[in-house]
Amino acid sequence: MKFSTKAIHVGQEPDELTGAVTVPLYQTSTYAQEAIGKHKGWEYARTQNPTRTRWETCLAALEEGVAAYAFGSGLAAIDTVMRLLDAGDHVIMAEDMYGGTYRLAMRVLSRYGLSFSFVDMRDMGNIEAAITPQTKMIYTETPTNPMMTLTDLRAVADVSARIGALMVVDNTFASPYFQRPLTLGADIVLHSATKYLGGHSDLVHGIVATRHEHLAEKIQFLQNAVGAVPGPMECWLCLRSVKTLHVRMDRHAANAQRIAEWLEQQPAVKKVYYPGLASHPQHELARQQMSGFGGMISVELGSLEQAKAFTSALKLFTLAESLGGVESLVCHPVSMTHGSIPKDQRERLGVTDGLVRLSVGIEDAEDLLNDVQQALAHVA
Ligand code: P1T
Repeated sequence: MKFSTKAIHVGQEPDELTGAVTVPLYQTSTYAQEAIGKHKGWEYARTQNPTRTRWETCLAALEEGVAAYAFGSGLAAIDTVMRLLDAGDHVIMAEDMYGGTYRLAMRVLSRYGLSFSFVDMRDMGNIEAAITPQTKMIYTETPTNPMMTLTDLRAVADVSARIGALMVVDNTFASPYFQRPLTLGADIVLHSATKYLGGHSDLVHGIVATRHEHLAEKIQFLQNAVGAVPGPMECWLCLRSVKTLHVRMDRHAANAQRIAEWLEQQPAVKKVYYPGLASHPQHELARQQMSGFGGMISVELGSLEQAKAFTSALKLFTLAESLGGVESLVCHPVSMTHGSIPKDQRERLGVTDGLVRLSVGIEDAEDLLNDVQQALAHVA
């Protein structure tokens, strides 16, 4: 089965009881048992929920894994994956990534005996140099939030296999439609499903998939034992949304490509970061490991004043955190999503006061382009 067929059919067979074509929403916390020790396989809704199971089954198929597990948010998913590790273990992480992931590592998990090295994963030498005998996980985002840099997934998978570490990939920006890390050697892939998987800016959700049965068992244990599970409504909404993921992603990417190409020609724009541009230093790698370049663009405007002028002049792009919805958003990473990354580290990465991030929606491309054009006229 091809991607779009899986998105619409896997886990979504008509309901056995009624024939309902849409997966029913099982809004229940518990299930009646016939007698002590005798039940239908459903006991308590933290442990199992049929709507959630159907969504997990679908997402596992889309990521080409053996199983998937859903969580209350992207960060809850990341936190649960980190609990596969033991105190004393070391993690090599991409230095450019969502600020909340950095905060979870440095302000929470490091208090429980995990240690972290943050490296520029564009250079494999940096990963090699960070390896210690305690390294048990290599964790990356690709493309990264917000600098749109790529990790060579096959190359990192080779290193993690060699040293016996888990390779974890946050696939939020690409979505499984454009990139499937498990097929390139990653052990675990995860998402903030709040973004493209949910796709309509109306839910907060996370999901983890793996290609190994032994890891699936451990993640399932943690899902229940830690309990950071989503409500059934979010699972139901994700199932509904994922049916159109392929259509939305194609449009996000086509719109973003047009806007990125136009922005690159403008003298008021210092730099455009988008993997679909031939000028992106990792464009070739993007072509190899992704089947499309996504809807996220970062733009360097030179100063906070220019960023303010641009974002307040935009009319269709709403100034807001988050991304991946059908409507276009603009974000100022320094003050919004990446405030928890220390200033010197942020600036070294290019996350400057003048950087703005566009989540290009699926509105009409001309309308979006006109909006960006009139807003840029306010930038000196
Ligand atoms: O917000 P939550 O669903 O908990 O997901 C966290 C998260 C994880 N990974 C990536 C790549 C993310 O971008 C996020 C959340 N990011 C934003 C809210 C943002 O605007 O960048």
